[in-house]
Amino acid sequence: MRFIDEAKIKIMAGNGGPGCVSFRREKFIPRGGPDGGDGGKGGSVIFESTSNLATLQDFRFKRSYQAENGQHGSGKNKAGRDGEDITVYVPVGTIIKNQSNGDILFDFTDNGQKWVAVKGGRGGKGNTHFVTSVFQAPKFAQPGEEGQTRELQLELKLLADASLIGYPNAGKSTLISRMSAAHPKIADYPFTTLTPNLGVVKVADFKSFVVADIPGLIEGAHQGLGLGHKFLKHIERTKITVHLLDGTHLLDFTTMPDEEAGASVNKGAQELHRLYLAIRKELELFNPELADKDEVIVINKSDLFLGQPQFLNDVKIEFRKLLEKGPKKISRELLPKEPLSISCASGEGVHDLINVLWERLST
Ligand SMILES: Nc1nc2c(ncn2[C@@H]2O[C@H](COP(=O)(O)OP(=O)(O)OP(=O)(O)O)[C@@H](O)[C@H]2O)c(=O)[nH]1
Ligand SMILES: [Mg+2]
Repeated sequence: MRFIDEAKIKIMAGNGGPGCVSFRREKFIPRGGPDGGDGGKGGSVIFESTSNLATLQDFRFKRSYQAENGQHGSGKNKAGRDGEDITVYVPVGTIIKNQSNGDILFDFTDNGQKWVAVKGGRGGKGNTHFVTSVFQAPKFAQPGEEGQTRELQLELKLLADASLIGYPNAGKSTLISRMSAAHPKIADYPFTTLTPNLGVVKVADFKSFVVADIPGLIEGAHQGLGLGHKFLKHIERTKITVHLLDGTHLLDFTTMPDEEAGASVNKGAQELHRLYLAIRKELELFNPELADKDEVIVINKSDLFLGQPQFLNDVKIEFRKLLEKGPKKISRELLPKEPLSISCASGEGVHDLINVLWERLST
């Protein structure tokens, strides 16, 4: 199923029913007065957020929503029935914009929020309302007011606390499946994940956070390479990013002869740093605020270095030095342990990562 995160729809409130022109006609009452009832009110279109929905998929099939018109008023002062309101359900995280100018009209951040998007027209008044001392038999009534119409743009931004970003194949989907009950597709080819996945990470009783597995990014994503970078909008609202680096990229440097051990560590660290900066660049090009977000840098697939644990440790130290030297923006206070290393295959380090994230999210 495709992850639908944008939709354009038209909504129309019901028109008010027209007021009625009528006169009492009863036996033995030759000139009964006016008795035309009022028209009913038109139905409104109301949006309501629900956590039972996760996508805007439904709006692909149904693009216009029309609430019922109010009924005509009738004789004997009978008011017309009001048109029924309709409720349109949207997932939590939906932003509703005016299609023509992009203005934000409503932002659904919680379950069960309601917003009346278009109001039904008022019913017209029946001719009884128009009697005056000099005008006893009005032969007109008020028409119903027209219901409002609006063209809207719906956008869904995932509401997660943390997001997993990185190159394809880094192991983001494997990590979310380790941390939460989510079961996204995992495979050894790039761009397995096409749409973000959400998972709830349980830290302890009553302590949990939501993590989003974001499709893989590559250099040039801002020019449309790979899957492009449009889905980065989903991380705009997350508090922290987990930048996952693929330990596989270090393998080329582990096979160097012993005497070059120091050089291979340096080269490995430089390569990781280069890849790290390339992804940071893509974040910045999408939205400079993304690059300023709190982030945890993590090297995955530590199991590949079981035979050479020292190599991985040394690379981490060198990598950290490069981070500290790097452009000002990223020379922030790193946790003493950072970059972390984990193995989603064996689970090593995953628990520590969860704790680090929880710590940072709760301060
Ligand atoms: N050896 C090893 N392999 C891993 C580890 N984590 C993930 N993999 C493998 O790496 C490959 C890619 O994993 P995914 O989780 O699909 O990677 P991804 O980052 O979600 O990739 P995209 O969805 O394409 O962006 C799969 O073959 C995984 O089995 C790990 O800790 N160790
Ligand atoms: Mg994936």
